[in-house]
Amino acid sequence: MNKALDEAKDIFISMGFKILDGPEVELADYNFTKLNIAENHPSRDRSDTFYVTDDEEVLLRTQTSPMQIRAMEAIGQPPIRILAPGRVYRKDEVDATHSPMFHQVEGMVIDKNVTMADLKGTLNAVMEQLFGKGTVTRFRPHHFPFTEPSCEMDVQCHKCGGVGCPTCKGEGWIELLGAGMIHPRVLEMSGIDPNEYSGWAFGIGLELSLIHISETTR
Ligand code: 2NM
Repeated sequence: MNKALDEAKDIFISMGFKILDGPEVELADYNFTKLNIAENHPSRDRSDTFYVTDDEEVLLRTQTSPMQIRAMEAIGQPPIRILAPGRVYRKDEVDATHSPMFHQVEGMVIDKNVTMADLKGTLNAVMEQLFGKGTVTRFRPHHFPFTEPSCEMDVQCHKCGGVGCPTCKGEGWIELLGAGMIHPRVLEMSGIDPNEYSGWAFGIGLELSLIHISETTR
């Protein structure tokens, strides 16, 4: 688990990403509002998020993206290439695949002329290094408030080669991460001109995804 995370970090560092560290107690403004998550979005509910204050201004971060918003504000101008790993907290019922605390890694690239092709090329290169040469991936359309367009990335099951088995629940594919082109409103709210710059970002839940990487034989 930690080995897979260290390996993933090293790959991103070799590609010029800087690793960020930030607070686990966050402002709702950074965790939600600046990520284009609407005031009435269900993820803001008290039943989903651990609030620290009664006015719901302070919370335990539900994702590591507030670190990326803080980085955009601190660095000011692109190019920006950062990786934000850390603990996140959600009021999930405990079962085989859910826990109120889990680890997430989010990554972000912002520069001139950055496109979805950069997102796909970079993430494919990373997954080929993690899972081995000839790794097959696919991208499916999805929706996130902070990216547009958005997608999910799957890797073909390493156990059965896509035929279907217990590891991939008969699907032939394993869901890896969510990603997309950073919403122009998110860039704008953090002081980056969306007419000059564009960017892509991704988020991966470690407990759910990297377990497959450490199982892969290379
Ligand atoms: C995901 C999926 C897609 C994301 C977006 C950003 C930011 F800060 F740039 F807006 N950080 N991370 C992102 C995008 C996270 O997690 C499933």
